[in-house]
Amino acid sequence: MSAVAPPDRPDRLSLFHIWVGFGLFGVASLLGLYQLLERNGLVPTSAATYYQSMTLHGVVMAFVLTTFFIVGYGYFVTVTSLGRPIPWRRLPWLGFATMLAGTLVAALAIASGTSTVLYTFYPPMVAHWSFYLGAALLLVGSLPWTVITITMTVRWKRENPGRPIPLPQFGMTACAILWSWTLVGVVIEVVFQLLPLSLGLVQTIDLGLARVLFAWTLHPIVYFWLIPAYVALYTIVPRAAGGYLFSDEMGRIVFVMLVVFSLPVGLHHIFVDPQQAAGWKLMHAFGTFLVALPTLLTGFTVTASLETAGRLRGGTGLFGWIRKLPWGEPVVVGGILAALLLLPGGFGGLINASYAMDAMVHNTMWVPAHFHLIFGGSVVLVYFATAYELWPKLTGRRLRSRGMAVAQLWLWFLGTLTLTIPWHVVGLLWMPRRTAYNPYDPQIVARWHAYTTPMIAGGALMVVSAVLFLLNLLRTHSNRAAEPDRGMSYAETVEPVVTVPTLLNGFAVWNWLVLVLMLIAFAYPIGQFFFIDVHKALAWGPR
Ligand code: HAS
Ligand code: CU
Repeated sequence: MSAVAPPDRPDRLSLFHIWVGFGLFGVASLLGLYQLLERNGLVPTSAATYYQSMTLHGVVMAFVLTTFFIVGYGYFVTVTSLGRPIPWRRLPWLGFATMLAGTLVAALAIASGTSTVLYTFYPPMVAHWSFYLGAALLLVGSLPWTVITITMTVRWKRENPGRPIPLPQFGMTACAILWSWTLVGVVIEVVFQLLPLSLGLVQTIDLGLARVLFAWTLHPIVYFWLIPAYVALYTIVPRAAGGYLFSDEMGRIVFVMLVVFSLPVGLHHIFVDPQQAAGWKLMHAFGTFLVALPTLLTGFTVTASLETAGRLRGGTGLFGWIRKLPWGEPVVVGGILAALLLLPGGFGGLINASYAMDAMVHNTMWVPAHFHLIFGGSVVLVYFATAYELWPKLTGRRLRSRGMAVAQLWLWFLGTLTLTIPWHVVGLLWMPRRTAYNPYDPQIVARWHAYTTPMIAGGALMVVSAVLFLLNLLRTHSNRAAEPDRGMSYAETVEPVVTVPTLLNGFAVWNWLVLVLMLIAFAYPIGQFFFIDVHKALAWGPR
């Protein structure tokens, strides 16, 4: 499928982006282990150091790793799946430089000790203004990617009337559109509330409004992280396994659903906040259940695609095909292990989303358990697997060690489970999240002790796995063995895709639908802050 030869491909661009993401991911992984040790009293430092470390860990994992990986991978997918180069040479580098500058500014602010506000930077904690500026630059720097991705899709469609947009690019376009909508909430919060407050231009802001605006972003952002992983599961894994994608249309429906269902949802992050009425929260709870649908469809489609591969390789019977899958192929192993982690991770998500049950787990270790499983475990596992697939194409060198890659993926899988199963349990035993130490009732604390060793072992396994991963990629650059096939190809479908319904070949209608749903979901919950006089303080400052 790929008609673009390496010189016209954004290989260097992708490598630069992804290396920044993975490089800082390495640092943040070590911080994660330190936090585990500190929290369990094994390397007692100060609470201030703990929170500073956790801010850096969260910001890097949630914003830096993801955004750099997605943008770098996104350019590669766009160019190789559409078969044409990026029409602008400098714009993507401008975006890269802006993102990098933002990352450095925010990291310095955190390192200086003035901006220990955790990755969600909820007020009333206030950071130094440079932290918000850095975060804003990081996000704004991703906009050239959004523009390039959407523009290239629009042009391609114009030049190829009636032809289906290749599925990998359809997914990336969904991701770019989702991202544009997602950013609006946090940008308004930063520009109109947090920056003026941190610069001393206003004395007060409305915390309730800030939290709702952040919730607007916090929910869909996790699907911004997820969609590129799904692009790999649909379009790379089945091919690498030696099979076919079970259904191209199912993939399109999933990407559309992720955009439409994940945006008008968010209040489930603030179920226990007092500012919203229960009816709105319940509505968002139902909306959240809808978001589970595309993931269920993905589990089904990816499993069915793998089954085609297993059967083509001679597997028979109900489960015989599983044994025949290429268990030595990193991207396949990564895809399967990630799908397995999605199951318990998603299950925990549905508990969180169940309005009443969230009261039991909110602000406990259950929540970090949920997202370390579904994001740190599942999504990042696909990022690793994808990197193993891309590195030979990007560098022209063979992957240094496929055996080590497979071992690394298993280690991450096992490490994630060993870390998050105890976290789920201690969450149910009321251990709070985001605290440096736990000076609570000794009887309650005593119930947590048994889980200390497994969680530290899990964290240590993940760090070893991260190191193996980085080493393998790094050493691939200097591998003497050249990669014979630098062309990128994507999975073909069981039935060749000749036409698809117009609704599944573009986003115009879906964008309008998102607008309507956003108005339904957020117009009143946000608008009320301006016309209900509850807190004796207006959103933009004192009266
Ligand atoms: Fe979540 C909190 C609800 C998915 C990330 N979530 C978080 C936070 C993060 C996060 C970072 O409703 C913390 C924010 C903070 O710091 O405060 N989440 C959900 C729900 C889903 C969900 C309903 N979350 C994600 C994904 C994330 C992510 C994806 C990152 C990538 N989450 C919540 C809620 C909260 C929350 C509440 C707030 C909690 C609180 O109190 O603060 C759903 O999308 C999940 C759907 C998934 C499924 C699983 C389907 C099963 C599959 C398995 C197939 C595998 C097979 C095996 C068949 C229903 C796909 C194949 C095997 C072979 C051998 C082939
Ligand atoms: Cu959410």
